[in-house]
Amino acid sequence: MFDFKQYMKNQQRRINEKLTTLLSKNRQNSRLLSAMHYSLMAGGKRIRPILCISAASAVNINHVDVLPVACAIECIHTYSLIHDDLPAMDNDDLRRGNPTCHKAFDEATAILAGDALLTLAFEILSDKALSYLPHLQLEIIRILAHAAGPYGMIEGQMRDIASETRQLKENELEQLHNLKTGALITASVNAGAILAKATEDQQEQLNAYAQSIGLAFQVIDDVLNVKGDPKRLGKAVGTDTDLQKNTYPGLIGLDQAEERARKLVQQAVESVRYFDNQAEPLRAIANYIVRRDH
Ligand code: GRG
Repeated sequence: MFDFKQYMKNQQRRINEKLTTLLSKNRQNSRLLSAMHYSLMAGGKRIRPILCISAASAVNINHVDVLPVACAIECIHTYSLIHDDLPAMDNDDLRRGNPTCHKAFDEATAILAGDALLTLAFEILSDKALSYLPHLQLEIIRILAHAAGPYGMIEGQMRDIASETRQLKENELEQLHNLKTGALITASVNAGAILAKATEDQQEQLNAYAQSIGLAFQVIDDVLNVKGDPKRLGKAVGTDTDLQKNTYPGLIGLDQAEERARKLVQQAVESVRYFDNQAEPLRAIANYIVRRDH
C-alpha cells in the first residue's frame, strides 16, 4: 500500500537538503542570500518539485536524477510568491505563517530576492555538470521559461491584476488560472517526463494529467481563501473578496467550485490510467489537491 504521507516527507527532505546546498555559500554575510533563504525555506509544500520527480518516476523508475530541476522549479515558484506578496501586488503581510519577505526584510530586498531566485533557477537548469542529454536540457529550460514568462505565469498575474475591476466570464477565469497557476505546474510534470525520456503518448497523457490538476489546484486555492482556516493556511482568508478578485467560488458558488475541482482530479487520474504502480504518487498527489487544507 502506497504511503503518501511518508512519500511526501521523504521527497520534501531531499528537496530541502538540495536547496540548502544550492544556496549555502556565505549566507551570513549577505542580506540578499538571507532573504532568498528565508522565503525558500519557509515551509512550502514542494508540490511542483515533487510533481517533477513523480512524473519522472512514473515514466522510468531508473530515471536520471531530476532533483536539480525540481529545485530550480521551487526557486521560480518562491520568486513568484515573494513578488505576489509585495505592496504593488497583493500586499500580504503573512505567507506560510511567517511575515512575508518584504515585511521580514524590506521592499527593495524582497524585489531583489525574487529576481535573484528566478535567475538562480536558470543558472541551476543550465549547469553543464548536469548529466542530461543537451537537447533535453535545452528543451526543459525552454519549457520552464515559457511557463514562467509572458506566455504563462506572468501573463496570468497581469490578467489577475487587470481584471480586479470587472467580472470575468468562466472561460476567461479558467484561462487566467491556467496561466497564473497551471502553467508552472504543467511545466513541472512535463520537465520530469521529458528528462525520463517519456514517449510521445506518455507525454500527452502526463500533460493532460498536469493541466487538470493545475486548474484543480487553483480552484481549491480559491475555495480555501473563502473557507480555509487562517492558522492552517498560514495567511489571511477572505482577501480575494476584499481585493474584488475573480474566483471560482465568486463566479459559480462554493459547492460548484468544489465539485469542479473533484471532477478535474478524476480526469487527472483517468489521464494516467495506462501507467503502472510507479504512477501511484501522481494519483495520490491529484487526490491530495482536493483534500488539502493549506
Ligand atoms: C508575481 C510573477 C508573479 C507571479 C505570481 C503564482 C502567482 C503568480 C501568485 C501566487 C498567488 C497565489 C496565491 C496563487 C494561487 C496558487 C498558488 C501559487 C498558491 C501557492 O502555492 P502553494 O500552495 O504554496 O504550492 P507553498 O507555500 O506550499 O509553496
